[in-house]
Amino acid sequence: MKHTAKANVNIALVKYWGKKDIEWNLPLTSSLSLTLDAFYTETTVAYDPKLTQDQLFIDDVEITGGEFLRVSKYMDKVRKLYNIPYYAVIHSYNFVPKKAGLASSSSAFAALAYAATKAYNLELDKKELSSLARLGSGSASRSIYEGLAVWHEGSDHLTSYAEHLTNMDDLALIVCLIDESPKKVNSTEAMNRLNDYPDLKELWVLSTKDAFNDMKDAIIENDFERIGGIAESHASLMHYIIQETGVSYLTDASFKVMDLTEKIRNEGIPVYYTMDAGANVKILTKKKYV
Ligand code: 2P0
Repeated sequence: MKHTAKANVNIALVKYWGKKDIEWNLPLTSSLSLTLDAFYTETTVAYDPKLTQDQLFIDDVEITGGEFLRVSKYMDKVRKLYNIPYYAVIHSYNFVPKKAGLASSSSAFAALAYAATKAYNLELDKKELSSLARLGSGSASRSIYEGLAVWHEGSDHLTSYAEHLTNMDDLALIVCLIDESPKKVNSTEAMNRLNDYPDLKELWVLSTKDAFNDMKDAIIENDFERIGGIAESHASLMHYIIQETGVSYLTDASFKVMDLTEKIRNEGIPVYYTMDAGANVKILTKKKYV
């Protein structure tokens, strides 16, 4: 009743921002991401009939408080869905350089979903595993796959899952580290603010649906400049929307890196920026330009 699983961090090129169902963690829109080769989480789940509650260790440090509660509530959902009668000891290791600013719930909940079901000898197919990871953190639904993945928004638990789209092996992502401090407003709380702004929400949903369809076409056509352009303008729109709801993640340094990226692009090197719920800027390019 023990299993170790590994899942990699992903970065969205068409972002998930906002939920249509908080309890089941269903997103407002579909999204599309690139899973990174280098950064991952490895998690061991060991069920033990003698335990009276879960125990969580991250990088060998026992975790209590809010972070523990989030994980044990998640494990309660897994137990309920799959009739697992035991609590577990969970050991999780993050193979993400601390300075990369990528500490991510995407790899964490994908690895946990896999380990928690395999440890009880359950063989979920990838779609179901993706739905289960989504219950822990939306972006985790996409970390079940390598390369490019799409997360279909769906309309209930089992229809909201991610699927592998393709591998574009010549893509590269450069992380520009700007700020290592924890974010002041976590992404779950920040994205839920959108529900108080119906006009912004409508703008976001319509634009994201367009970006999602355009991005899929650009990927099918293997048109890197178009992929980068869509990713960049979509990330900028997300940060405009976030700003309008009273949260700001980007700093002067973020804007400097964005300006520099545009400058380098104007000199003929295909580089495009994207940012998530933090100040760090990630630059999408091709391996030969790194
Ligand atoms: C994404 N982000 O698509 C977007 C872009 C951040 C900006 O998914 O509430 O930690 O746990 O489902 O997955 C971060 O949000 O949110 C995120 P929950 P999650 O990657």
